[in-house]
Amino acid sequence: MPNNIRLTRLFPAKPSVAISIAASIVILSLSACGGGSSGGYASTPTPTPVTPPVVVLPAVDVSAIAAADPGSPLAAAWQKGAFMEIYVRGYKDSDGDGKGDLKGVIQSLDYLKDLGIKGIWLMPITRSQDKDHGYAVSDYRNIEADYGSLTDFDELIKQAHARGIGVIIDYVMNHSAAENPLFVNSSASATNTYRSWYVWQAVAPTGWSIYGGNPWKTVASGAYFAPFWDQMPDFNLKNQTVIDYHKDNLRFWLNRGADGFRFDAVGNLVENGANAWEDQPENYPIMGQIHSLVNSYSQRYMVCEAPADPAGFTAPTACGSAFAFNLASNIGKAARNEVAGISAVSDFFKTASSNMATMVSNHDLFAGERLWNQVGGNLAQYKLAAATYLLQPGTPFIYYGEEIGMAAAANLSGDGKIRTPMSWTADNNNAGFTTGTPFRPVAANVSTQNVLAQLADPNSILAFYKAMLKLRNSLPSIAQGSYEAAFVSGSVMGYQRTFGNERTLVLINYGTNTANVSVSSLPASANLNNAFPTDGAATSADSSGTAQIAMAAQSVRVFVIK
Ligand SMILES: [Ca+2]
Ligand SMILES: [Ca+2]
Repeated sequence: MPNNIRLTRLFPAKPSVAISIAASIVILSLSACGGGSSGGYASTPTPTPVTPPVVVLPAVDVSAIAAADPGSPLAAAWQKGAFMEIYVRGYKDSDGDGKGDLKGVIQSLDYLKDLGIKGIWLMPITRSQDKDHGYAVSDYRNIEADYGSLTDFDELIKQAHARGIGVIIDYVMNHSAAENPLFVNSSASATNTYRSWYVWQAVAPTGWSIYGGNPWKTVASGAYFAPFWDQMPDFNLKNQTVIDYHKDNLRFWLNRGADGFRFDAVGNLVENGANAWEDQPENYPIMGQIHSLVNSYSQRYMVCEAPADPAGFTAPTACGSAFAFNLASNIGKAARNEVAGISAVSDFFKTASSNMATMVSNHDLFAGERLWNQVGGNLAQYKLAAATYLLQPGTPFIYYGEEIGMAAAANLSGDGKIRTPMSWTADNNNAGFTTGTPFRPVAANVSTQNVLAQLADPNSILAFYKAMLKLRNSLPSIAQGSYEAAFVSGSVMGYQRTFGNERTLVLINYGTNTANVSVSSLPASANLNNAFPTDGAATSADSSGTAQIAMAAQSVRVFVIK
């Protein structure tokens, strides 16, 4: 994908004032400030003794953490239910400071449960330098101060589990914040104990360009590698000690009951040269080590961000699950009745692993605009897009606000416009997100697309999402089943799902005209019972296993076959 697009994912929220690395190092000058000449009467001043400055480096916590699995109360295959991706800063503010927090997420759990959500992905909640997206981690073992405390986290896990919901947290292995004590130490001198924890050269090498910029940043002690932002230096993941440190951090969260992780930028872990810095072979077994660790705990789930090779990182010897970036844009195209999109969506799970994670958009613009903007606010197309991925194999991830049709902010650019406060009410100022002033303007369509309004409307986008998730949660074939007999006929896509003795048929008509489709490969003389909508005409297959089915324009039908 174009570098200038990928560039946007981590940059826009950086602080407006760059913090120099040198400034992060605490320097206490012990030079004498008294004595010496005073009053101007001494004809021969005594030279002031000069003591060299003493550099006091911050303490680092790299203590080992042993596994202590508290167990999991979640249902088997819970990770085949739908997840909600939540940007905590933008979700719900519990204390009126204008920033979302963990207590706000706890207050929203009943809403999420009622919607049918089985998992939550929290974007980074660890303490960060950026004070926005959270991907510049300054402390891997503590909660971002704006978001609350470890006690709040423990309560969130407890309350989510009580509602049958798992919680996975974002984890960033590739880089830390520059103000992370590890990097402050590493950058202090070429001989520092932690020098080998980051990627250093005495002099910046030439010939590198990543995402349109030079990834090497020069400071007093040398040049360090930081392709995403000069305040996010890359760890040296050729150093097993660093991988082991991350494993200790992961155990820290797993021991507290976290249900797993979403791993950031796993295609960027190891670099081998100016033209060999993405998806290097070392990255896969590194994630395989991590996968083994996560799997050693009960009922945990992990998923990776690897836009350049989602299928490769889905291998069990790597992450086991990765986001299907290569599917996302085709879902929107199918919803808009574009033939190429429909066939791409139909074909995808013929070969792709059912362990892949699916979505129509996320917090990064490079993955796509908010769905509302992708379909220009067309409600019928919106619902078709939702049905397309919520009824398919994989683990679907809904981006917060998608279930109510939240649009981007009107007057923002970059990733900020898709990371706005959640629209809970029609209030143009605060969206019901905070009693104070929100940290960022609200979505452009808050007056109509908000939770309060949609809960009262049986035809709302929210009601449709709830219906789709009810199918996924009540029919194991939809959540976990095979993907069979996929076909495209004109603008209609169909496929069957089986799990155990349960067989379902899913039909989606993306076209704006009624279509009569002939569906084959059904059991002979089978009855097709309406699961969605429930008031459709009764249908059955003939002795050759073929059924004639009428599909209204832009409609979804799901049948249980008996
Ligand atoms: Ca708050
Ligand atoms: Ca790296």
